[in-house]
Amino acid sequence: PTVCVSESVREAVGRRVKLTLRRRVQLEVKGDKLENRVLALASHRAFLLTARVPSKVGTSFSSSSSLSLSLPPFPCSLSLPPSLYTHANTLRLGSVEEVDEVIAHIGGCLQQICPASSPVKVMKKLVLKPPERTASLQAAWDEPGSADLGPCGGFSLQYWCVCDHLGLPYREEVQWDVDTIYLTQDTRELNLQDFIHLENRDLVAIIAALEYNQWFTKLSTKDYKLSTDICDQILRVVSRSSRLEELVLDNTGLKSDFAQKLASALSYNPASTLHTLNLSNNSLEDKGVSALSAQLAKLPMGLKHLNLSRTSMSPKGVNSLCQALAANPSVAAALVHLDLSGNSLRGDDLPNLHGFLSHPNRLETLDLSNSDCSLEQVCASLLRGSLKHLSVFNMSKSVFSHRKCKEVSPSFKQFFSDAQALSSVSLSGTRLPLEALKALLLGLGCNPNLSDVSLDLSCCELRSGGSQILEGCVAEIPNISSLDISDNGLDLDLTTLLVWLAKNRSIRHLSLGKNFNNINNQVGQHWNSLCLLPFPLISLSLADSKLKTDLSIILNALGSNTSLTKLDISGNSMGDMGAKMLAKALQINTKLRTILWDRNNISPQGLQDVAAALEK
Ligand SMILES: *[C@@H]1O[C@H](CO)[C@@H](O)[C@H](O)[C@H]1NC(C)=O
Ligand SMILES: *[C@@H]1O[C@H](CO)[C@@H](O)[C@H](O)[C@H]1NC(C)=O
Ligand SMILES: *[C@@H]1O[C@H](CO)[C@@H](O)[C@H](O)[C@H]1NC(C)=O
Ligand SMILES: *[C@@H]1O[C@H](CO)[C@@H](O)[C@H](O)[C@H]1NC(C)=O
Ligand SMILES: *[C@@H]1O[C@H](CO)[C@@H](O)[C@H](O)[C@H]1NC(C)=O
Ligand SMILES: *[C@@H]1O[C@H](CO)[C@@H](O)[C@H](O)[C@H]1NC(C)=O
Ligand SMILES: CC(=O)N[C@H]1CO[C@H](CO)[C@@H](O)[C@@H]1O
Ligand SMILES: CC(=O)N[C@H]1CO[C@H](CO)[C@@H](O)[C@@H]1O
Repeated sequence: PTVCVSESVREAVGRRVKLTLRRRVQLEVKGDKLENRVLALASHRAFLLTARVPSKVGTSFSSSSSLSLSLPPFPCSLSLPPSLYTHANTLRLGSVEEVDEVIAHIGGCLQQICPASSPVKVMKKLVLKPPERTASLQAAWDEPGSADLGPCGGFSLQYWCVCDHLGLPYREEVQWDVDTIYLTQDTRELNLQDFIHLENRDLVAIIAALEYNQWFTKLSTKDYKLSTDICDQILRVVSRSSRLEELVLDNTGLKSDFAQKLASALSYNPASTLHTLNLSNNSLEDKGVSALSAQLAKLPMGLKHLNLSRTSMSPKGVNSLCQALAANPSVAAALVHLDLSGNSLRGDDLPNLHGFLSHPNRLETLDLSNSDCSLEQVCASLLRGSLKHLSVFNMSKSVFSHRKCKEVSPSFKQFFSDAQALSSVSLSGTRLPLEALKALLLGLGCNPNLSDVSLDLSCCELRSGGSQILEGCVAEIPNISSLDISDNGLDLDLTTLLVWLAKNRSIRHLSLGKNFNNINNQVGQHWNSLCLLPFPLISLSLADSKLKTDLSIILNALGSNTSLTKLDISGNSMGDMGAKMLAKALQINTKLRTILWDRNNISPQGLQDVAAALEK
C-alpha cells in the first residue's frame, strides 16, 4: 500500500528530508536486466532507493544510492545519476510525461540552488527527443515566479545545501538572521561579524553559500583573525563568483600568502566583478602586494576602491602596485579611492606612485596619512587630477624637507590653486613648516574653482607663528567653509585670530578646542570677541578647552538668535553653574539641534536643569 511505501521511503532518506517527488522507476543494470527502484527527490538530492527484503507491512528501502544534486562545481553542472542519460545505465520511468516531470522538478531545484545559470545549461547533457520537450521545460522554468528564491536570493536554501553537502550541522540561527534581519535591512553585505560566535566550520559553510547566492555582493569582516579554512573558502568564492563586488577583510590577520592566493583566485575568474578591496591592517608586505598587483594589472573591470592602509608596505611594494594600476586602463577609468596610509613611504623613491597620480585619472580620495611620503612630490603629481579629498594626517616635518633648498616647492602651492574639485584637505597632526602653511592658504585663496572646502589643521603645532600666517591669509580665502584649528597651542593668539576669522563670512564650521594649555584665568575677558562673532556659524566646537565658568559667556550669547545648530562644549568642566546657563540658553534658543557636553563635572541636579529646559 502506498502509505506504507511512502512511510518507509521517508524512513530511508531520513525524516527531516522533505521529499517533493517520488516515482517508481526501473534501473537498467548489466545487460537488459531491469531492477525496480524508487526515485525520491528532495530539493537538494535525488535518492535512488532499492527495495530490501519485503516486510509484512510493505516494502522497506535502503538509501545507499542517494545522489547529490546540490553543489555542482561552478559553473553549476549537474551530477545526476549517470543512468538518467547514459545508455549503460538507464533509468526508466512509466511515461514520457513522468520523465519530463522529473526533469522539470530537478531543473526547478537547480534554479533555486544555482540561480546564476539556467537549468538547461547546468544539465549539460540534457538531450530530449523531440527537442520541443526541452523548449516546454524551459518555458516552465522561465515562468514568472518559478524562480522565486525567497529572502536574500534564497540564501537559506543554498546554505542548507552546503551544510548537507559538507556534512555540517545546519544552524537555524543563520537562516533566521538572514531571513529576518538581513531581509529587513535590505542589505547586500554579508558581514561575518554577525556569525563569529559560531564555529569555524559554520563560517566556512556560510561563505561557501556565496558561491551560489546571487544576492550578496559584499563580504566583510573586521578585527577577527581568519583561519586558513575560512581564507581558502573566501578565495574559492573570489575565484567563482560573478556577484562578489566588495571584499573587506580589515585587520583579519592576513599575511603575504593570502595576497598571492587572492591574485591567483582572481586570475581564475574572468567573470569577477570585484571592484572594492579593503585589506587594511594586514601584514601583506611588499611580497604579497607585488603578487596581487600583477593580477590587478589585468583585472578587466578595474577597481573603484582600493584600501591597503597599514599593510606593511615599503616604497618597493607601492611602486609595484602603482605600476600595475597605471598599466591597467580600466583602473585609470574606475579608481576613485586609494588608501595607502600607514605604510612607511619615507624618501624620494616613489616614481610609480607619482607616475600614476600624474596620469589622467579619476581619483577622488587619496589617503597617504602616516606614511611620511614627500607631500610636495605628491601634490606636484596631482596637478592634473580631479582629487576631492586629500588626507595626509600625521606626517612628520620631513615630508617637506626638499633635498636641495629649504623652500617649499612652487608646485605645492600650485596644486592648491589649480585643483578643480578639492573639497577637503586633512593635515591633522602634520607639522607644517610655516612656509608650507602659507603656500597652502595662498594657493586655496587664489583658486577660482573651489567652494566649500574643509580644512583640517588640527594638532599641527601652529602656535604663534602659524596663527600669524592664518591671520594674514585666512580672511582672503572666500571658500573655506569648515576650519579645524583645534589643538594647536594657540592660547591667547586665538583671540586675535578670531577677529580676523570673523572678517570672512564663509566659515560655517569652526573647531577651536584644546588651544588653552598655558593660560588659565585670563581667557574670560577675551572671549567677548567670540561672542560677537559675526560669522554665521552652523557648528562650533570648543571641546577640551578647560573654559570652566568662562563658558557662560558663550552660552549667554547662545540665547540670542545665532545660526548655530551644533555645539560641542565637552571637556570644559563647566559644572552645575554652566549647566544652569546652558538650561537658560536652551529655553530661548530654538535653532540648536545637537549639543555635546560630556566631561563637564555636572551633577544629577545640573542634568535635571537642562532636561527641564528642554521640556519647555
Ligand atoms: C590594526 O591592528 C592592530 C592589531 O590588531 C590593532 O591594535 C589596531 O587597532 C588596528 N588599527 C586599526 C586602524 O584598525
Ligand atoms: C580604509 O580602511 C580603513 C580601515 O578600515 C578605514 O579607516 C579607511 O577609511 C579606509 N579608507 C578609505 C579611503 O575608505
Ligand atoms: C574599506 O575601504 C573601503 C574603500 O577603500 C571603504 O569604503 C570601507 O569603508 C572600508 N571598510 C572598513 C570596514 O573600514
Ligand atoms: C595621528 O596620530 C595621533 C597620535 O599618535 C593618533 O591619535 C591619531 O589617531 C592619528 N591619526 C590618524 C588619522 O592616523
Ligand atoms: C575653473 O575656473 C575657471 C576660471 O574661472 C573656469 O574657466 C573653469 O571653467 C573652471 N572649471 C571648473 C571645473 O569649474
Ligand atoms: C535676530 O536676527 C535678526 C536677523 O538676522 C536680527 O535682525 C535681530 O536683531 C536678531 N535678534 C537678536 C536678539 O540678536
Ligand atoms: C561657498 C562659498 O563661499 N563660495 C564662494 C567661492 O568663491 C566665489 C568667488 O571666488 C564666491 O562667488 C562663492 O560664493
Ligand atoms: C565670502 C567672503 O565673505 N569673502 C570675504 C572674505 O574676506 C575678504 C577680505 O576681508 C573679503 O574681500 C571677501 O569678500
